[in-house]
Amino acid sequence: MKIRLSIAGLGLLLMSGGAFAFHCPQDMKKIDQALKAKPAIGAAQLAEAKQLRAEGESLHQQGRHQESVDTLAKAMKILNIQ
Ligand SMILES: [Cu+2]
Repeated sequence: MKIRLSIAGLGLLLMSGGAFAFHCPQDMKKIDQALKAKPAIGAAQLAEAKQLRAEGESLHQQGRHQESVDTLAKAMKILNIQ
């Protein structure tokens, strides 16, 4: 039982690592859609969201998916994306 649990844990760990690779493009898509919809936020916030979006894409391309997800999450917060 203990062994079975740790194998399941390992599987989850591997899956979550791989899932990040898909998570970033999904977040970027959400951000792009929100930007296209002309969000009702200030120019400074809009610029910050765009900056974070670009940073997130760059991190994603470098394989730094966790950092990318975190960075994109900040942009999503500015844009009020759930
Ligand atoms: Cu990624």
